[in-house]
This record gives sequence, C-alpha cells and structure tokens, in this order.
Amino acid sequence: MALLSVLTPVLALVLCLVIGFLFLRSRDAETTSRAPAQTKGTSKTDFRPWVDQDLLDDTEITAAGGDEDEWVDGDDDEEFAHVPYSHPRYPEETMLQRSDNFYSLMNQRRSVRFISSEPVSRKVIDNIILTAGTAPSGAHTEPWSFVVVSDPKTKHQIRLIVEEEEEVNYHQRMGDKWVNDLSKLRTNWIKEYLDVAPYLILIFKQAYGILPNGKKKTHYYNEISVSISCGILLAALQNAGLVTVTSTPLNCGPQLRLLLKRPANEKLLLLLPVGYPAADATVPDLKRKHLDDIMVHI
Ligand code: IYR
Repeated sequence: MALLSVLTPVLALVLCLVIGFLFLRSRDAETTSRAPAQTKGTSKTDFRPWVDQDLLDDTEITAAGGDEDEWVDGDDDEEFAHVPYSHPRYPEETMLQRSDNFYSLMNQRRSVRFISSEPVSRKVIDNIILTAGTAPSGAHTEPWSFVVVSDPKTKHQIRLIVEEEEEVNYHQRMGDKWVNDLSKLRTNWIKEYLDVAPYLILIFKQAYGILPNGKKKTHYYNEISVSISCGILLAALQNAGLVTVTSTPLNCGPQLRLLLKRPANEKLLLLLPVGYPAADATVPDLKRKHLDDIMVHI
C-alpha cells in the first residue's frame, strides 16, 4: 500500500510526459500537413507557401491523360467571319495628353483595406465586369467567371471562411519570413472589409470549359488570360472612382467555390472587396519604381 502511494505521483508524472509528447507530435503533423510545400528534405528555396495547391494551372490536364473521351477533339465552334477593323486614331499631342491622363489616374490607384459601407450602383459594377470581360484570352475561350456578392449573409460566410484560413496561413503556412516581409503593410487575418464592402467580386478561372454536351474543352493559358482581365478590372474600378485590395485568400478556394456553388472546373484566383474608401482610410506611403528601373529600351 505504502509502495503504491509512493508510485502514484511517479506514474502521474510519466503519464503527463507521455500525453505531452503525443500532443506535440500531433501538432507537428498538423503543421506539416497544413504546409504541403515544405516537406522534409526540401530546401529553403523550394519552400513556396504562396503557391496555392488548388490553383496549379491544369491546362495540361488534356495532355496528362485521364479519360480522353471526356474532351472535345477540335474546336467545334463555328468559324468566325473576319471583318474590317476600325480603330480611333488621335493626333500625337492628343495621344500624349491621353496617356498622361491615364497614367495619372492609374498612379492614384492604391490597395485600400478600409472600405466604406456606402452603397454603390449595380449598373457601375455591371459595366466594370463587362470591361473585365473585354480581356484577350487564349483561343478566345473567355475562361473567367466573376461572382459579385452583395448579400450580407453570403459576405459574412465568406468572411468566416477567409478569416479561419488566413489565421492558419499567418500562423503556420506562410512562415516567419513572409509574415515579416508583410509587417510593413500591417496586414493580418482579420478582414473586416469582407462584411463592410458593398460588393465582393470573386474571380474564378475556368481551368477547362464544359460544353452543353458535357464534353470538356481546353482553356489555353487560362490563368494568364484571367489575370489580364483582373488587371483591366482593377483599371475599370479606378476609372469609376472605386477602391479595392487585390486579395488572394490562400487555400480558401475549394470552400468558397462550394459556398458560391461554382462548378468543379472553376478555381478562385482573386477576391476583391469593392466600394468607396472609408472616410478615415489610410494606406502605406509606398513609392513606385522609376521608369529607368522598370524599362529597358533596346
Ligand atoms: N493573403 C494574406 C497575406 C498577404 C499576402 C501578400 I503577397 C500581400 O501583399 C498582402 C497580404 C492577406 O490578405 O492578408
């Protein structure tokens, strides 16, 4: 009996150590599974946490095999007629003036994280999406879907998904270097703008098309095509007097796709909260590179 009372605290200590060890191991396993790019044996330069696993460009899906019958062979679309092209031509002075004005407008664009809840006309948003849809695309496949969300409940559900994932991103996936590089921008995982902004525009790339007969159609260069259209969209927002921040919610794609009921061929590329800037909005005092630093004239 006396021996047992001596042994009890020892046993309790051993039990605590075992539980502690198991807890640490399970946390380790969770961290590695949440940072798939950094596996044992990968060098520091191989660690690229910003590569969203869901976003790998699968234009090559066709070549990669799978069920070949699922894909259309050639382009079954009707031939295009080729028609004369007319284009506005300005005197050189006008060109200079216009290019100057456009540069000045675009140079005022800033990523704004403080957005007012003031309503914005739907017609303006429609025009902005139409403008984004003028982008060039591989084989004119127009591989984009713009999901415009103004419903407060859906915005809040988006916020919950994004904040939950971003907290893991900041604490576990991104790594110290990335988090440290961002500290000057004062960003974190709390995204109030997802509730407050009158519109959220979620831009999906269509990794492949789905024809009415169910067959898959190759969307060449889908990611670069959609990226170009995003650039045009940003310019259109700036032109209309609206602001946004180009957010790329790492690893939120699959959940947001399901929430928004988008098909499996679509992958989330960007999430843009859109509105007027808040009255007390601030931005970091960034400088842009000079022409000589970004242009090489040969
Ligand atoms: N997606 C995160 C982190 C982030 C990453 C980069 I690169 C930025 O320029 C800014 C933020 C976020 O939105 O907070």
